[in-house]
Amino acid sequence: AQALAAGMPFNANKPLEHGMDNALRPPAGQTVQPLSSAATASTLSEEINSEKAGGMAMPGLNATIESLDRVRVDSGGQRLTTNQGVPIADNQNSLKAGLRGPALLEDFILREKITHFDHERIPERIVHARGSGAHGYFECYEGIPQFTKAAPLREGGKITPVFVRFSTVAGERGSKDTARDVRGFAVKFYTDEGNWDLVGNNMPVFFIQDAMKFPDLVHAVKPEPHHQMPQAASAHDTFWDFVSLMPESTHMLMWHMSDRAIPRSYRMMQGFGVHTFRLVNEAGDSVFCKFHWSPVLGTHSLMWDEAVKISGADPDFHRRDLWEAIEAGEFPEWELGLQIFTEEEAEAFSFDVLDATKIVPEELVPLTPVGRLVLNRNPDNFFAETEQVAFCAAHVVPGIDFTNDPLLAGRIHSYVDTQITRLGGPNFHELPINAPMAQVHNNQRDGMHRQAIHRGRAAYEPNSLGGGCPFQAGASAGFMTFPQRAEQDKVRGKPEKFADHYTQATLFFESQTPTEQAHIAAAFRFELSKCTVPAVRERMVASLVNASPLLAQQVADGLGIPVPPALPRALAQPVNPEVTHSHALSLTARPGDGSVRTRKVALLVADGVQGEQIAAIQAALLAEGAVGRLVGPRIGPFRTAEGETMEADASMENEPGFLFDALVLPDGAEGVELLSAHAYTEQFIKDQYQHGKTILALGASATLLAEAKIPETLPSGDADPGVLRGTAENFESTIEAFVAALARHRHPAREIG
Ligand code: HDE
Repeated sequence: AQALAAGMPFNANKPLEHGMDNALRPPAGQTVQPLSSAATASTLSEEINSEKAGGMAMPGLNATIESLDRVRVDSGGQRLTTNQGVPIADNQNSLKAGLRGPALLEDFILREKITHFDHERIPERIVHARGSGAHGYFECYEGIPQFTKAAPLREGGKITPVFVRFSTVAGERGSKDTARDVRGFAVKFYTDEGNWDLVGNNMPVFFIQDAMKFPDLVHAVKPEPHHQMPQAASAHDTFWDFVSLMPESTHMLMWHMSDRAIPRSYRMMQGFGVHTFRLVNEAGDSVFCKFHWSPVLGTHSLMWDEAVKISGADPDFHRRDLWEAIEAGEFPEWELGLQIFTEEEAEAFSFDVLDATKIVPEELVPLTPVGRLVLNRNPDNFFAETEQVAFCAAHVVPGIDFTNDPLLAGRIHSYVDTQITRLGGPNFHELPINAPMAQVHNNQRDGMHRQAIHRGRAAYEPNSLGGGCPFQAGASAGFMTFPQRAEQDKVRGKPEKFADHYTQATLFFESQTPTEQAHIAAAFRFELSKCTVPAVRERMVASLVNASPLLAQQVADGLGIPVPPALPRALAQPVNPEVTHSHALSLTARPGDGSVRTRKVALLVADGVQGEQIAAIQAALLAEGAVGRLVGPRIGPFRTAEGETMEADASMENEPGFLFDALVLPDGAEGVELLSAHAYTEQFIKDQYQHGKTILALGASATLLAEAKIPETLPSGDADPGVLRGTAENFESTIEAFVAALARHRHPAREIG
């Protein structure tokens, strides 16, 4: 009444509750750039640069700035209420009949709180349960209207907001990040013409060719049903039983056993649409297309021993890495490249482009760069955004269409269907993170948790009572399915070329470097050695004989069995492939921009180390965009040889060596002695060395290298480019050499004897 009397709105606090004081809103009088306005490329780069300088997401680039603001809740300065908005006087004590008496059923505040809590969890995704997301934008370089009318791709400079979720596939929501697994790379484009979801993976092929087999594949890889083990791992009998009976999986197994399955970072992996899609232009002409995301920082991986150790020390390794990079303003970036080819060209290929177990080699169809993806804002709330986001392979927009890939067909059905269980009904598209930026008008009504309040009486079409609205957009503006000819018998079967299960598995293996091949052999050996049924191991090796007798031999040796006869092939006549070696398939072809940005370096410290050198290296790393962290026997202050104080923010116990990309060992006799006496130092250094990382030993710390038995040279006898020794005299050039060695990611020559 007071508020009304004062002429204030009745609920004056409402805007505050929904984040209207959000610091990211533009200042009064300044409007937000409309999403549909196509800014020119030059103004965009300027704006994006200033966005980098501020380290803050900018309006117009993120769907979240405007559209999610209405649902953001900031409780700063607000009093506690029930869900009905009733102020709560006491949130610590339940209502009782007497201080020592029974709690009363009447206590609606207690009951509301507990009841809500009881229902806080929703079912996790059946696959890809564990993931991490971020907001960002896609910027089109030139526009390719000759190929597609899709809103994000048709005009140069166009900015489309996106939300991206990365994930592992097999593990449960709380499992580790560094499991050997495929990674999901799902991008939701909030386009002017509705949402387009490019729901891809970090590997360009898949295990199976037909959606019919997907539940079997997932049942086989998930923990075994009787004892629910192992978690987030394919190294068990049921998985290898299934895939060894399914030779079409061989190509994907090569990727899965390669270092691609243990990425260094979500920011350092490729993404692929996997299926062949169709692009359709304004005139209705169509071409085929494959989508590729290439990270600016390069494609880099962990080593298996490293991944295993990280999963214990930091199960959130990839989640933390993504979060911290974005918080630091080091926005992850990818280039979108398309392989574009005609249907006629595809007909002539030695493989079938409708078969998701096949790539189109880049030597056959090169990539056309079309734009860049930048992730520049972390979610405000994991559940509301990352957990509730619902990707769907069926979400396409005018200009993008499907092909007859039978795996894709199943996905078009599956994703909406699964959300109905996971998100509790058919209105999940209204959840703020899923709601399109484009307007939604149709006659779908009601259902659980409906948010929209539809006005008017006509909820059908055609109608006259609603003025005929909403009306059909028509062929010029609405989504038109590409009119592909379809006059065939109904059959259950597959085309001839699908029967070639091994040619591209061979191509992949033979395109790897010797180190990469050795890692693949080691991964097969490890996984198969975890199978308890000898026949499963043997059958898998028998299948590998068809892909690579050399690999089969190495794996058989590792398992202590003779190489079995090759599995019978489905295809009698071997295929004559266009490409027999593809450098693009090796990680060595993807170093990225050659920078050391965001790399983490451990600088070991203890009382009495030469502090000035450490500070100089830390500053030099920072200037290159890398992070040098002081790691001590414990956290806290240390006295340097110069009498200054340095603060270690990590210890060898809480941040073990394998969590860092490189290591600097300090000079200073007293400090080196203390480190030498510490129980963790030797293992810290050994892990760094064994995982192929760059190590710089300054002055006196050469003894620490010797104590950790770090070899003086490579197995080949050459000097190790990743083990550097620095003195006061060559200090400057040593730092330069250190940064250059770090930029190489790893030094695999250590592994080859
Ligand atoms: Fe998925 N997949 N999938 N998948 N998939 C799901 O949808 C499915 C496939 C992929 O971050 C589910 O919302 C079928 C290929 C990603 O939320 C489900 C088939 C590729 C994500 C589903 C496939 C993917 C999913 C589970 C074979 C790469 C996570 C939860 C016909 C191109 C998206 C959900 C996110 C998630 C079904 C095969 C990628 C059950 C039936 C091939 C990145 O609908």
